[in-house]
Amino acid sequence: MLAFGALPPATVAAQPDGGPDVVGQWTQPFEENGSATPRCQPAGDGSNDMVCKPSAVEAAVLGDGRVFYFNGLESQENARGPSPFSLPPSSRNSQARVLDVRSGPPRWVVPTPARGTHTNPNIKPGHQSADDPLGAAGVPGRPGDGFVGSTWGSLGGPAHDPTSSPDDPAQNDGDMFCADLTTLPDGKVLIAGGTDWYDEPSVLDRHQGDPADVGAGEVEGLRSASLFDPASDTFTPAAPMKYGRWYPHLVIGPDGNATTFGGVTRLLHSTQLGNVRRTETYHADTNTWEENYAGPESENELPLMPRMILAPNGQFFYPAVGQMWGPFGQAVDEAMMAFFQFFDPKTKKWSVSGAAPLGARSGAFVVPLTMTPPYDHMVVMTWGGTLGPPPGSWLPANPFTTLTTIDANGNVANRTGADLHHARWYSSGVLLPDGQVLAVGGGDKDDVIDPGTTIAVKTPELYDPVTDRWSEVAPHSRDRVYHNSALLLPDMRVLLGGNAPLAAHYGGANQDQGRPFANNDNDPSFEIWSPPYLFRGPRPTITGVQKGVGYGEAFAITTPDAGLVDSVLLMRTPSPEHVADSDQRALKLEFTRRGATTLVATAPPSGDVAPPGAYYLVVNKRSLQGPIPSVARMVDVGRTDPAPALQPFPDEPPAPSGGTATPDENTSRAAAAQQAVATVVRRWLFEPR
Ligand SMILES: [Cu+2]
Repeated sequence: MLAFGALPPATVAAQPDGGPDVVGQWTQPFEENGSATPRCQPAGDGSNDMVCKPSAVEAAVLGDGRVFYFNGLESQENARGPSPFSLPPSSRNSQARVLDVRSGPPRWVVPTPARGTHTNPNIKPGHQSADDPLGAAGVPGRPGDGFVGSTWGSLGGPAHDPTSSPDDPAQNDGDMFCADLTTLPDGKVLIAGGTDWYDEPSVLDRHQGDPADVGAGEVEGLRSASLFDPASDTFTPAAPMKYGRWYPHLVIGPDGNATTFGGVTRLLHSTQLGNVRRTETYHADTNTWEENYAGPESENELPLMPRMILAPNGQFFYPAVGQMWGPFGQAVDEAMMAFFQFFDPKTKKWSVSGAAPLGARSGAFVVPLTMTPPYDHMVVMTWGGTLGPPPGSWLPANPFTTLTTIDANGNVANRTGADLHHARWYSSGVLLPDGQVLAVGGGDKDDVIDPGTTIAVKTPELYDPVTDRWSEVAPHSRDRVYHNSALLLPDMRVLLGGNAPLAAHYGGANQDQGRPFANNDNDPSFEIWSPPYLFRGPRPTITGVQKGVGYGEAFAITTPDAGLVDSVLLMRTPSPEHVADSDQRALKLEFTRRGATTLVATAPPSGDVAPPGAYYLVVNKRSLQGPIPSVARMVDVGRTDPAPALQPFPDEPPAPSGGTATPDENTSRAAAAQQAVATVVRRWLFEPR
C-alpha cells in the first residue's frame, strides 16, 4: 500500500549528514540589484516586451577576480506562442554583466555595449529568405560547411553559401547565445560563434506590422567573434570566422591561440546533414582566423559543443562527448562521434584512437584531474549525461563515471569510476584545489526533449580520485538545469549560477506551467559554495609571488606557512559554457623550502601541459582533516614578469555575498513528489519482496 503521508520532503534528495567541514555550506541565492528590483521590467522601446535580468549561461573569471557572464534565450518570456514559431521574432541579443564578489555585498557592472558587439556579417540589407532560393532549398554549401558541402565539393560541385538569413528585426541578429568563450593570454575574453534568430521562410512577422508571426524558427550559426576587455569593461568586434558556428567549442592551444571546433551553420533546417567539419585558429596578434586545412584528414564530424581538451601530447583530444540532441544535431556520419580522436595542431589532421568505452555521451561533463610532475599523462574524467549519438539524448540521464588516461605519446587507456549517487544530465563540474571534483547542477533527463519535465538534481556530489568515491554534499536551493554554470572563484569557493530553460513543452512565454511540471523559470541568481576545506582551520597565506612565470622557471613564493605547505598548484582560470570548460586544468608543481617563509617552485615545462595565460597560484597546507588551500594569486604562465602578482580576494574570511534574490515559485517540489510516487510504485511492482 502506498503511504502518501510518508513521501519525502520537497527537494529531490535530503540534506546529507555532516557539518560544513563535511558537506560544505551554500550562501543564500543573490541576484543583480537584489530582490528589491523587479526581475523583469518593460523594455521601454515602445514594444510590449519585458527585459529581464540575465542568467549566467556562459561565464569566465577575469584577471582581476571579477566574473564576466552573459545569458541565453534572452526575451524568451516575450514569446507569444509556441517557441518554435515565436522565439525567432521575440528573442533578443543576450546581455552581459560583470559580477564582483571580491568584498562586501555583490556588485554588478553593465559592460559597453551590454549586448556585446556581435553582428551577422552574412546579412545583406533588405534580404528576404526568398532571395536565396538555393540556400532555402538546401543546395549544398561550401566544403567544410558540413557533410553535404564537403561531399559535394569533393565531387567538383560549385560552392554555395547556404547561410544568408533574412534581414529581419536586428534585435536578435547578433546574439552571443550559443557562442563559446575562452580567456586569451592577454586577459581578454574571446567569444566566437552565436545565434541569428529568424523565421524560415518568413511569411508573417509582427515586427513588420503583420497580425501574427508565421514561419518556422531557425537559428543561424554566426561567424562573429568579439573580444571583452576587462580593463575597460567594453566589447570590441574581432575578425569573423570563415564558418558560421552555433554551439562550437574553443580551446587554447600550446601557443596560446584559441582553436574553434564544430558548431553548425543552420540548426533546424539543416542543409548540410552534419556540423562544420573544419577547425579555425584565432591569432590575437593579427586579429585573424586561420583555417586549419591540409587535406581531407583535416575534416571531421563532431557533435555540437564537442568537449575538446588539450592533452599532454600537445594535441586536442575529443573525449566522445558533446551535445548530441535528437532530432537536431545529428549527422550522416555521426557514428564517428563515439570514437576518441585527436586533432594535431601541427599537421592539422585528425586521428582516431579507439572507441570510447560507453560510446558517445551527450551533456556529460569532462574535466582533467590534477596533473602531477613530470606531467607525462592526464586523466580525463567524464560523468553523467545521456548515452549514444543523436538521438541518444532521448535516454534518461546516467550515473556513469569513466576515467581516461592519455599519455605524452597519445596512448589512451580507460577505467570505470564509481557511479554518481544521482544520475545527472547537464551537470557542471569544478576541479578543486584538493584534487577532488564537484559535480553540481543538472537534471534527471535531457531538458531539450520536453522542457519542463526534467527534475533538477539539487544535491551536488564530490568525487575523491584517491578513494574512487562520490559523496553527497549540501544541496543548493535553486534549480540549475539547462544552461547552468559553475566555476572556482580565486578564493577557492564555487560560484554556481544560471538556469535558462526552454519554454515548457516548447510552449509560449517562459514561465512555470504550474504543477505537475518542474520549475521552468529563468533564474538570474547565483549561490556560492564554501567547500569542506574552508572549515578545517586557518588558511595558509601567500605574501608574495611574481606576476608571470616562464616555462620551466624556478620562482619564489613567500608564505609564513612554508613549513606546513604540502602542495603548490597552478589552476587555469575557468570559462564555463554549456556545462563544458575545456580549459579547466590544475597542475601540482615541484617545490623546495628555502628557510621558514619561502618556497621555490618550478613552473610547468611547456604549453603542451600548461597553455599560456592566467592561472590561480594556490598553496595547500596540511591538516588532519585534509588540505586547506590559500586564496589564489593570479599568475600568468608562459612569460616572466617580476612584478608582484595580484590577489583579488582577501585572505580570510571568504568575502561575504550578502545579496538577495527574488523568491521563485518552485513547482519542482510538486514534480519531485510525483516522481517519488512513481519510484515507490515501480519498486512495489518490480522489486522482489
Ligand atoms: Cu544552449
